[in-house]
Amino acid sequence: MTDRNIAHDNGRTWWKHGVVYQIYPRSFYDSNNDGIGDIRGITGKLDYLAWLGVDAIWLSPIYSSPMHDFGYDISDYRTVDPIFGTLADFDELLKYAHRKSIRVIMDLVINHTSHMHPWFLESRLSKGNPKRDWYIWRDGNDGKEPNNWMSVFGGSSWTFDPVTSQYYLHSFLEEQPDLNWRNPELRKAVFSDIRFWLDRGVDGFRIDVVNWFMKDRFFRDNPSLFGIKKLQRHIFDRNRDETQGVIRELRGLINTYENRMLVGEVFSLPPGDPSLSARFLGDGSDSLHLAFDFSLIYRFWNARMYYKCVRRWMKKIPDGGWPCHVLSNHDQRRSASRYGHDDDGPKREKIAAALLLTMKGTPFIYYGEEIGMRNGQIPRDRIVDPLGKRYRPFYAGRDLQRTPMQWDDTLNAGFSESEPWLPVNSDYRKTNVDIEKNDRHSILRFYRALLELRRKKKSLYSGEWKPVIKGRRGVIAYYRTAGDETVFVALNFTAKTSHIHIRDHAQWKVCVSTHRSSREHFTDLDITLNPHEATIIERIGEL
Ligand code: ISL
Ligand code: CA
Repeated sequence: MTDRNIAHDNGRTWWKHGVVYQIYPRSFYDSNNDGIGDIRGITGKLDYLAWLGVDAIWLSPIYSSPMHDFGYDISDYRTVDPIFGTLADFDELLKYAHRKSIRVIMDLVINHTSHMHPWFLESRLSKGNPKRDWYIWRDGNDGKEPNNWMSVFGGSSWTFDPVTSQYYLHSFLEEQPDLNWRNPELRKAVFSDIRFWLDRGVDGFRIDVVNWFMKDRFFRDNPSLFGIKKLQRHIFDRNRDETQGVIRELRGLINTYENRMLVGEVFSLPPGDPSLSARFLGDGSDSLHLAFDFSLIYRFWNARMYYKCVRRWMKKIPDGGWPCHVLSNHDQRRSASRYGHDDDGPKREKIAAALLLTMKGTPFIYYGEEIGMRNGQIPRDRIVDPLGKRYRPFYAGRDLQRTPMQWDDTLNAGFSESEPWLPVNSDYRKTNVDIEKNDRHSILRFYRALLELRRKKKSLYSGEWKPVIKGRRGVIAYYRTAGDETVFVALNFTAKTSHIHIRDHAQWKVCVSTHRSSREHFTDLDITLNPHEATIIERIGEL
């Protein structure tokens, strides 16, 4: 593969220096007009992704699945679900993506399978079945569940199976039985399925709930959280240290291939402590390459809080480890919807984008974030997410952040000629790729400019991060440095002007800004920031 974007290090550190774009395949582009996005749809949009300037795409699951959790319930790790296309379509996507120097990362859901996976069908047949121990089966406790573990999707994690009168464990839906990672044959089988994709040339995996693999050997009850019976501290069914052993083995496998990477979804509640994610980075070569920290996703719009989150995360990164940053994903409310619905919302989107794309660490962009897509409006009878179905009307579920990508202002936002599987957001006539491509001031053009700058500036894609203003009066500002290259980033989170003056006797020139032209020069860091200004400048000399 030639490296258009990251022509250094023979591609070995692409995952450090590049930018990853998450695609929810059902919602990206529908190539055959059945209302559901598909693989050929993604291939058809590679030109757009190259124009935008991303280095890799991560695909939410495309494997065979009965779709109880829209692909996060896999019934065969080696096939592609016909809804999305064929293996040949996938190979073609990989080939064309690589030609454009775009890497492809797959989702890896191996805490659990679908209840329709042949392994589980066998496992449930009898207590003596050779695959019995591939899942987690237990006797009941006085006619009740084996212990108090609760599923993240509601209710007990245990479901009684009349065939053998035992319970099986499922941390999510009952259609998603948990695998038993203590079983060596199961490990071998999963690893061999992983090799199947590595051999095809995929560039890495995003690992689903990577901190949930190993369960307590003694199946002890979880203690309650805040003294509330229904809330638990998940210390026995999640976050077990033993899980690290599985990950180390997996990293060993990955290391036998060239330039592949693992990014883990470390999910814990309550959120906000990055130390757990950091533990999964090991010494940089023995565990995951990257691990998500979701702290920013749960913060209110406030410079001080944002700074603290970022700082805490950066501090936890172990020697040899590398951070990554993310504003949203297919499980979380869209970032643009979190910043408010008044006029300030779109301005805040740009501040957040500038932070995401100028921080030290690998940025992840959720599809549609670059055009300012917001959570959709889903009428009650169109809700399909199992979480939404279970908890409506109190919680509408995750469909809202999974609505079809808004390409243009034609029927169904140009996503499909048929009724899409989820309704298109009603704002699609003004929020879409086509319109924003031609608008110099759009959020899309701002993302693209930031991506272009990041690619050109070593200080941004690999340099050090030196914070200077840490949220005081609503401003975050920092240097990024590599060798003699220095870039300064100033972000005003507020609707008030703010003055910065650092007497450094240097000369500076604007690179990318929400308010300034690139002709603007400064002597000293003497800048009056406009309300909601994001400005990135580079040092061009001494006074
Ligand atoms: O989606 C959530 C609530 O908003 C989270 O609790 C979610 O369950 C958690 O982030 C784990 O997510 C991952 O595993 C799930 C799947 O449904 C999610 O889509 C996936 O990202 C089970 O595989
Ligand atoms: Ca389709």
